[in-house]
Amino acid sequence: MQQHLAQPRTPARIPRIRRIRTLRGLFAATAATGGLLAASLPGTAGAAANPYERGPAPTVASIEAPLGHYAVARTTVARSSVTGFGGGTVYYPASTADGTFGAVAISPGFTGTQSSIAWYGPRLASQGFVVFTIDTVTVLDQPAGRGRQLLAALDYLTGGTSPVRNRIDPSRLGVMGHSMGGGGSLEAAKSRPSLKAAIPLTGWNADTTWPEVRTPTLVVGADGDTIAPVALHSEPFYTSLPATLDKAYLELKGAVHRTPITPDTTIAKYSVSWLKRFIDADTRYEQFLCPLPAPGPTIVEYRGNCPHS
Ligand code: 9J3
Ligand code: ZN
Repeated sequence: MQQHLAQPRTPARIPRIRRIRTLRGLFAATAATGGLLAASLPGTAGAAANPYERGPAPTVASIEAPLGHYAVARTTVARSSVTGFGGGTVYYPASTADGTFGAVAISPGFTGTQSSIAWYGPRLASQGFVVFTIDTVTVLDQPAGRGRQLLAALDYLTGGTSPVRNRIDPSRLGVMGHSMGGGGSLEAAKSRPSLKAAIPLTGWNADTTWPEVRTPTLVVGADGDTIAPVALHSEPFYTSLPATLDKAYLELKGAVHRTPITPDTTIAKYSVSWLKRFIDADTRYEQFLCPLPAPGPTIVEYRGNCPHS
């Protein structure tokens, strides 16, 4: 919506009088909102700017782009240097000019390593997040273990020996994961309700009920998944999350269990929007989540609650 207002368009088929009325309506609404806020917050001129917003105003092109606004640096965390998870790679905005960023830890699936989720590193970090793609203690670890390891990775990232701790706001953290790693992201959110966002990607978990979760959660499933069929995993995950929670269910079209391990524009654009909206409280991204995205070439179904609270 905003980018349409910002871009002057040829008004050939829009009557002049209607344009003026629309613009006047816009200014009137803005003035009324400002007045209301000023009245309810004595001593302030209006709404305070969101201190967590990072990067320019988003567009469809910017959330779909292979790389975002920030140049990305990376550093390796050796397995031998940590406990509770298997080390990994940290991807982060190279610049310190914009202050700290929220952080996201991402777990691979059963038998997988960080290489299977590596594409999320630069993709998400370039949008303004510190991203930790981890290896697990063993590649056979189950979802509960992967959940604990995601939390250990976040604790490492924000702790005293982290090479990036000064770049992170430790109060704004999230988790993602593929398959059993996605199941692990639900485990992590369940045990740490202070997490701001969770995104299980073709998640797998023997526990399919998540009423305990208080973290805004985007559940991503694949219509052709025969390893974690959506009817047995992603759909019950989504349905069992509290009705009052900010939650969404994105079912990818023409996709399979391993679709999330290679770059995918649909996964990226909604993951970026979800992380921005809930880790950064950046309402500029609400436009991509509400009203609910319609089914289309890459989306079978999108469910959720709108508007987000
Ligand atoms: O094919 C895969 O990457 C399997 C990952 C996984 O966690 O499967 C759960 C049954
Ligand atoms: Zn449960």
